[in-house]
Amino acid sequence: MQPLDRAVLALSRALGDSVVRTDAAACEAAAHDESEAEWVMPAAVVGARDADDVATVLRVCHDLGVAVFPRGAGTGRVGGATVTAPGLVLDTTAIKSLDELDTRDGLAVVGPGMVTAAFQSAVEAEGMFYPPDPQSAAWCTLGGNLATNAGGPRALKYGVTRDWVLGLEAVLPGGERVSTGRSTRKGVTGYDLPALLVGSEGTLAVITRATLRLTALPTAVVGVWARFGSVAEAGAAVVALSVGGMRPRCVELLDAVCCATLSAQAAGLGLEGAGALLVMECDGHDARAVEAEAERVAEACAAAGAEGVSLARDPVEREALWAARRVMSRALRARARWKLSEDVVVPVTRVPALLEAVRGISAAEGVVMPTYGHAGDGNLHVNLLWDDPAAYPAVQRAIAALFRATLSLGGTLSGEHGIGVLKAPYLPWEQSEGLIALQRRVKAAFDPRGVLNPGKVLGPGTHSAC
Ligand code: LAC
Ligand code: ZN
Repeated sequence: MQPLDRAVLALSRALGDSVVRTDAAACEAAAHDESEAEWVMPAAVVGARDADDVATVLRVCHDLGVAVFPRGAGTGRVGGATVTAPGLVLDTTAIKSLDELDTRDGLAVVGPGMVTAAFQSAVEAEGMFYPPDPQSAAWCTLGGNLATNAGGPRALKYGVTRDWVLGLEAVLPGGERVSTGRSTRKGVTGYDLPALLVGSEGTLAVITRATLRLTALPTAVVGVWARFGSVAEAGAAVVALSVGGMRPRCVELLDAVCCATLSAQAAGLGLEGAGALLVMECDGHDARAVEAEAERVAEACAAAGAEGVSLARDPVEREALWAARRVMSRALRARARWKLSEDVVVPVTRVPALLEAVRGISAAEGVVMPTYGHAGDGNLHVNLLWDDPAAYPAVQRAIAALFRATLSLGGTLSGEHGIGVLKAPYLPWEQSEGLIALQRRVKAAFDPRGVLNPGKVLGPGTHSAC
């Protein structure tokens, strides 16, 4: 019997057939994420119920040299959770209990399977705030957010997932359980292993519990929506805001195609026909101070050439806009047969240069490249849409040109979606051979047989057994 079959048999015996599913429907649903990354069918999907189940899977797979692909809700954009070689899927979505919500010390202890929006609601019901807001919050899990170090609009003021992690319990390949980090606000004992595990895209360990930091829920929020005639003017305004010392909690940019997509979803907000839009929000605990900050932001946008600026004080109106914004990625996806979504980042002063590069690349390659995203952070989602398979070489050239432009502007290839499989070939464009070799040694220290999420981030060559 092959090692993979032996692993499925051993796990079925240990955990039961209801936990270890081998039916085609379950296997196919767990084989891929929301990207175009190619996938193969896993031999089984193990729906772990707790850390013990995770440890059993990681021990068996390590002992038999079988590849195991951990996953949350599979909303990733780069194939990080995609099954790329024969093996098993380890599904953590059932480990979703909220074990502790401490409003006095400002922390929560939660399983990786909890859906991010459900966690945010539970926290906000207690007057507390967990700011990371990946736009897939309604579907994605905290485990996936931790694996990718997810960001979102509010990262501009509040930082990304990693900034809210105090401690992590995790299981290593081989089944060893480790408890990293702490429950205190500060702490520098030993290496910062939670920081390493967050963003490691499921290649080092499987997180089974997280201790997350919370803060007080802001009581005042005011939106500022600014229309511009062109994306170039909106990009210049982003720089003006940043250089002018404005720190709203988000500065989201949408180009003309994205504005049209947004207003199709949010009719009635008067956003039709915009050449570009900046969506900003100011928040805090002092309503007058927040109002004054929003007015300063609005004035800065007007001074930067906005055609129209409005303040959005009504939470229902703001939510209507965000509801449309949150489905932007999926709405763009529906505009073409294929879509790739990049998440490059440049220093914020180079946002106009990046937007100009995108315009040039799109024109040169004839690929539609709608662009939106977290411009205040310099992080833009450049999408590539195409319907004709013959356009694929042009899409590939456009991506290469985008990455070259990003790096030449002092940027980085991924701000929030990760490297996964789709960007792994480009890692050497940004990082030196020595740095990649060092990361391979880190990987080997956690996963000596290379069975955990092989082929991701560092590219092929980390797993030889299958
Ligand atoms: C967004 C996701 C795609 O910002 O990161 O919409
Ligand atoms: Zn994003």
